[in-house]
Amino acid sequence: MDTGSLRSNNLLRATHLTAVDDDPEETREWLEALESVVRVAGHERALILLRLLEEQAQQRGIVANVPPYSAYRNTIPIEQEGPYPGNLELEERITSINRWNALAMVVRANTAYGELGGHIGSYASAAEIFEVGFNHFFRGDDGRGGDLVFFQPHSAPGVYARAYLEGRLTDEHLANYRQEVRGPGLSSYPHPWLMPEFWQLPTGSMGIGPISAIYQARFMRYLHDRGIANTSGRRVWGVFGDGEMDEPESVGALTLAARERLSNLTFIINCNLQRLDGPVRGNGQIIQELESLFSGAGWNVIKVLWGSDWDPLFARDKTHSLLRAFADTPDGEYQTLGANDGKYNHERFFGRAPELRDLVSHMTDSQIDALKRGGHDFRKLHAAFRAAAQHDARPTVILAKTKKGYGMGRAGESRMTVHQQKKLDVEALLAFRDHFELPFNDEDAAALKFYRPADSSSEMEYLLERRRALGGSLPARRRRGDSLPVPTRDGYAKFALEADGKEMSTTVAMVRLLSGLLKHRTLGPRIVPIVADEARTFGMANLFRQIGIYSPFGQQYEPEDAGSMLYYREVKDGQLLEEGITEAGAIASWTAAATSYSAHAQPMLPFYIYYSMFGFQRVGDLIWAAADQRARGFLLGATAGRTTLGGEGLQHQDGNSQVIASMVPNCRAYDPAYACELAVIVDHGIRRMLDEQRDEFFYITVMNENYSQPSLPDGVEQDVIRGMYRLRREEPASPRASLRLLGSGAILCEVIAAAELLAKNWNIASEIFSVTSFSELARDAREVERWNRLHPTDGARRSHVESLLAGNAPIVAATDYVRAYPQLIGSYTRARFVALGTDGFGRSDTRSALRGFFEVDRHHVAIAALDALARDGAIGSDVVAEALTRYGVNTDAIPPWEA
Ligand SMILES: Cc1ncc(C[n+]2csc(CCOP(=O)(O)OP(=O)(O)O)c2C)c(N)n1
Repeated sequence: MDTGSLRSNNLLRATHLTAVDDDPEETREWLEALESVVRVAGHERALILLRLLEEQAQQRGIVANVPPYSAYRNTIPIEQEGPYPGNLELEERITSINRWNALAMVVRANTAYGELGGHIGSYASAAEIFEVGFNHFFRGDDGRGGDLVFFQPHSAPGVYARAYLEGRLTDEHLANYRQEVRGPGLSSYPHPWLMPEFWQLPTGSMGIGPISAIYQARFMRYLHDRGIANTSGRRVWGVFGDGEMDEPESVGALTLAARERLSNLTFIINCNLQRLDGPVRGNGQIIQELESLFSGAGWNVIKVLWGSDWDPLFARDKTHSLLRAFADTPDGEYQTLGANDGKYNHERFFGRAPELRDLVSHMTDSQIDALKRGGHDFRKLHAAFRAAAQHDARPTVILAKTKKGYGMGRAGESRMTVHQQKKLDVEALLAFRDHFELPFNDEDAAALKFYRPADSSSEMEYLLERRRALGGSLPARRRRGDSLPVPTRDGYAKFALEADGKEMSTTVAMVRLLSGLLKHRTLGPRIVPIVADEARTFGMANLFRQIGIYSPFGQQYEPEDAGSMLYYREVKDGQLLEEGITEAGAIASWTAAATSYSAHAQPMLPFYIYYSMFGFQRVGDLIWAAADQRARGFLLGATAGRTTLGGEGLQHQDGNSQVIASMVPNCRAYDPAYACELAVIVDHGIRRMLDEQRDEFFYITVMNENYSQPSLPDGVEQDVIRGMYRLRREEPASPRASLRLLGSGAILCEVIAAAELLAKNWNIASEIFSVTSFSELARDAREVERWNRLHPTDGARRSHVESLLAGNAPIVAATDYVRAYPQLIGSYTRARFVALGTDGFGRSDTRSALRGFFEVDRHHVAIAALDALARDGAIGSDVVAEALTRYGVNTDAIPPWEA
């Protein structure tokens, strides 16, 4: 949205409020009429009248364009605020203590080490938001499953500070903030991988929190609607930054939340108007912009802009001069006002117009200085949280206006550089202590001592009682779920294990495996198939009918294909998540399902099947976050391989994902060639994740090329899982040399054909290996290499690669991925190792043309094999030259990665 026009709209609205009024008598009559409607018939009726008036005004052309946001004031009028159910004084004190401890842990870490980072300003702005949640709304898990809370990542010190008061963290923990390697340290941001019993939801990469929160709330409904868990009464809360809302992921799923009426979801946007470098919207108003965005997307929007001490000013402001001035103030100026004292605000804000000056004529500069923004006022925040929790039709966003670095005084409050502020001098520390009336002396303040009141103090009793009433502490993460029974493999995978030469693609095999698993009595209902508008592409349309597409509203229309066997069946307890064209949304759904064992004590087994190119490459950071969250499930990269997916071209053909997957520590990635290998890997994955409850997930690439599928050879099962097995030997009568050929995915077929060429045309023997995972091989080889290095006198271990590829016969490895993929094992073999791959941009053509172009077809594999043998001196280089001629290779072609 253009903030310029936003601002002018805002001005327009302000002007409309009190444009030069030359008939005050008539104005008064109108206003009194409105008052009496409200009194007699209530708010609803008044709203109807106003809406009709607005429509009429538009029709008459009086109002050309009604801005999609309301005036710059609190949404909840003071009459609807209701009484505050807590003890304000104690809550203020607890908040002040948290502020101090959060600040002390950051400053201590940086004073001692100088480079550890951490943030003070963000939590300083969010402290009251967090406390209202902790004292009144965020439900712990008392056995029925609690709320899920997404915490603004750089406010983590505030969450630690509270856990410290609750007795969940010690002085030692706090003293080791951001020092995780040696001690019982605390991670910089919320990372379940690093603090698996504390953090539930990673948010450190901006934008991932908001989209994940939406899909978590949706998944709670899914569990409920499918009768798996009663999630009614549970909520998802997300505290996010206003700067963070610029991330596409933050806003990309807002309409889904409204469409599915996720009233169990509340966002609280901490609108401190600043991000890292400067103002979020210096020349505009981020709050108004966000209001338009969220209300346009269908959310319930609650603005909390001004604290209670502004209420009397509003009450006296009959001419709306305050609203006019607010509308006229861009955020950059709000920041400057926020960074300056009461005198400055008196002159520069209230001094703008006589009506404004009159409003505060009774106030001193320090009273003006003490006027709070709404996000620092417990009453206003509580009213908003309560309204959000009571709203039963839509998700709610609370736009809470705060000050970045609130309470840091000249050391940071609303300063441009506050985000980076990590060190405070003694004077600033004492000022902070005084500002928040903290009960310790100068020495303790200067020494940055953590402060925890005595257990018997009213603060501690209050704080603990509040958490008890709300079901226990939070965040707290469950490490294990219940184990799920693992079906016997023969029940669903026989067709693949005993394929006996039948032709099929691995994609078809995967879908058949999935269909079989779905029929299993106990595991079946726990499976969550997920697609992003590609079910038909992968031949999964039968699932529409078999298990139904989840829709909270069932199917309120007659589908066009109602008469067909495979009709598009939407149903309230549908099992398939059809996400539409949003890979980010689909992976967020997958993550919710893949972490359900922890978040909901309900293990689920998600299979998200997608175009492999649109996975690790497109939403890799969301996958990284899922890995942090200890996700368990299957990701299926379909239509994989840069040359196996013919026709589709540069943005579709995936030669990259296996390499990216190899970098995710708890991702087990496989590129099987055969359906039988796939069956072994799926079975293995199910056992690891559901039975052994290991925190790992499986990425498997499957292809759409049909070829003959062998049965599983005897005795290779463990090797399939370890990443490579010996397939066979291709041997001419009296070979002149021999070598090893490795192939994975669909390129294995080319490798086998190359072995036949080598035997027939060149009298060379080859041993053929099917590699199911170069990354698993490398993982094992890396571990063995390290163990050997650290235990030099204990007798060397051998990796799987070394065991199968011992000796000096050269090795040629070919895949449908970039060379970096097979090269993952290149340094672990003694013999010459040659990698062939698909480096470069894909393009549209047939499979065979593409394989020729990328030099991974049978001819190029054979040539690479001959070349390797020639370089080892086993044959002459003239053989290579002859082969190049025989296979018609254009030796002057430019390399594919430069074409
Ligand atoms: C994807 C991503 N990009 C950049 C960052 C670095 N970063 C951390 S905090 C921050 C500013 C956040 O501003 P805002 O969301 O307004 O929160 P505030 O601290 O102002 O409350 C940035 C850019 C990040 N963590 N993640």
